[in-house]
Amino acid sequence: MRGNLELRIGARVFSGPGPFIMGIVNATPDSFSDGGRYHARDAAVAHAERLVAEGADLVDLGGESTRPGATDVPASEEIERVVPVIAALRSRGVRIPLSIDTRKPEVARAALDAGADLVNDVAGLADPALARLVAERGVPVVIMHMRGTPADMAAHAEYGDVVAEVTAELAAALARAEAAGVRRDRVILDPGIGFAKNAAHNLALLGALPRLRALGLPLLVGPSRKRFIAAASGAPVEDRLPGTLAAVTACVLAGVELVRVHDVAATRQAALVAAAIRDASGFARDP
Ligand code: HH2
Repeated sequence: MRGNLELRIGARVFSGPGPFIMGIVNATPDSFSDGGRYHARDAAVAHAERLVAEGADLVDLGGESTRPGATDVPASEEIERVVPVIAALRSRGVRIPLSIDTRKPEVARAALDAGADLVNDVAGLADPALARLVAERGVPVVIMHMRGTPADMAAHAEYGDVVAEVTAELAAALARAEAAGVRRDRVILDPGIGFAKNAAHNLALLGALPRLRALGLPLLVGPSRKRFIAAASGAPVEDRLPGTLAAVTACVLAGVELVRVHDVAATRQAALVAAAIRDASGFARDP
């Protein structure tokens, strides 16, 4: 049996195995792959609208780069980057579910107040204040696996069995969130490709996604343009779409419900074909 999503996110009910596509908008001057091109509010708004036109099911907006070694951005600066984009999209009538990619409760609160629908936390709700906010608002949340912080996570990339350890650490993060009042049926889990993991760890996780199904919750995976693609193929960051599509195909065949990507149109085609193969062959199986 493959996994299924049954979750209202903003104005839309997501139902079934997907795949659903989360398009990435980075309102940052230093994101590793799109280098600040969408820093200005209008460019970020236009980019989000382009992703919607390309078939994104939801848009993930971030005001802080989380690339390896990235430095912290003050909450006020992050809020200034993201809130005007959310407000502008809503005032322009864009109704697509919007996700706020942040580790900070102040940023999440301001974004939700401006019209965001989901909190995407790469720190897995480690901050109790963010967990409480998500619980209070009753909003859906992505709990992603990471160790340490983006500034020091590379030093934590040591595992015996990466799949077993990531699964156990996600289960612990989920238990912590539930203890703070977060409803389990609002949670999406993410193994955190590229976060406190080397290329071999990322590839092992992508090859063992059905094992993460043991947690019994929908999965989101973000392989887009990441460094493991270079490790396997040598491709530079500006040429990693084919590798991204290969990883997306692996995700869809394993029954992953959501993929987080930069290139929505190409991903949509690859994901739909992979899903058609999956559904025709019954390929996706729980372990
Ligand atoms: N990856 C990045 C950021 N946020 N959120 C989730 N849930 N899963 C991910 O894999 C994930 C994420 C990093 O990618 P990107 O947004 O392209 O880069 P940057 O953080 O430099 O803006």
